[in-house]
Amino acid sequence: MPRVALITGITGQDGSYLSELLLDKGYTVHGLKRRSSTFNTERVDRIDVHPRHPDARLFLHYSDLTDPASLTNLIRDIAPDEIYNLGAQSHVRVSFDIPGYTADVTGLGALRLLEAARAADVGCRFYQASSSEMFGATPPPQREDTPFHPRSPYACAKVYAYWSAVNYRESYGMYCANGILFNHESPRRGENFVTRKITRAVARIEAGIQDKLHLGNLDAVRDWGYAPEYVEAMWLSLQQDQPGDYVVATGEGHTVREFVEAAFAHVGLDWRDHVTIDPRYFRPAEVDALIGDYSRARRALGWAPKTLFADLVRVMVDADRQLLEDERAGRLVRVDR
Ligand code: NAP
Ligand code: G4F
Repeated sequence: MPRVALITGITGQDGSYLSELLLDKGYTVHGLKRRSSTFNTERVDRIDVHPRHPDARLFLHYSDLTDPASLTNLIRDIAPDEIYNLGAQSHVRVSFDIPGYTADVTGLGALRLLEAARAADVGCRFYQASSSEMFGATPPPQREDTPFHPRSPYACAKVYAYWSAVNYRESYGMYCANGILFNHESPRRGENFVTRKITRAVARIEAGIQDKLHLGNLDAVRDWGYAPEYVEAMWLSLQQDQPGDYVVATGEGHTVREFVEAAFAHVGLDWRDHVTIDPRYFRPAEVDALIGDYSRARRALGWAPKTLFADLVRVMVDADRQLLEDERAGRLVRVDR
């Protein structure tokens, strides 16, 4: 029998890459989609055949991390071997504007899903998408035993979700693993995270349809990796004999300014001609520096990053140049699922 996975957040950046990885490994993949007045499945629409096709192995279901009954019903119906909880209000700056909603989805949502899995009693393994944001103000390098000091409603919610997963492991013997992932990016990254905002703007400025790029704090240091490699670590963390928690990172730190400089330089432009600072993008509390020590993941999972900073910037800028070209040529066609 093929193994069955359930992914919350399947319509997001990581969910789409994880679906591809699991389908390649022969899994049947179920994902949770939210009701929205606009289409929100674009990242997964081109993966696998249409659900009506007899060979289809990817299925989306309406549900929501705020709706416990739908989570319990879904888990009972599909009896997954593995659950990946990637669903979240995942934007740190936005979490200061909607702290209650962020706590509900990103924090309590994890608890609801754990409880639904426990109640369904289908013996599944559980992956929680934890975040380097939990380390917050604690200086780098950060690893699994580094104390948490969250600096945003988002990070506080992720700390709650992290400990909930640990608690279900210790209380009920459930196989729960936390992946403490540092920032990971790709051409599928949401357009209001800083890397994608920059690479999209670079493509548009090069094409002459945008002039300025408005950014916030350029001094923040982040450890940026490549998302398709990070979802492999998610899967590996559920394949071990014993459940554990793993930092997944590159071990390299770069400032936002360095990212901007490299992205503009890739198309032969000087960033100083185009970037302006807009205080609206500053955060009430900033996380100054995140750089991960992924020694445990290397040792226990055999995982290591392959794509480092310079290649990541190049891949993302080139993808946004191609996307813009396709958009302008009318080559993008929506797929109905
Ligand atoms: P993303 O692109 O923002 O995707 C978030 C996903 O969560 C989307 O599918 C979204 O659905 C879904 N979602 C939002 N609210 C929900 C709700 N109420 N119920 C169910 N689903 C909901 O995030 P990502 O970058 O793929 O990250 C995946 C996970 O890893 C998130 O939990 C994030 O916090 C965490 N994480 C990310 C990073 C990173 O650098 N990318 C690092 C550490 C941890 P819609 O598409 O409908 O909005
Ligand atoms: O790209 P960002 O919004 O990512 P941030 O806040 O580090 O959070 C991301 O990574 C976390 C893992 O560490 C995830 F848990 C989380 O879900 C998310 O995926 O901002 C990166 C840095 C920040 O210091 C921010 O202040 O870039 C700075 N920045 C400067 N100008 C900006 C901007 N960030 C955004 N989004 N937009 C700007 O204009």
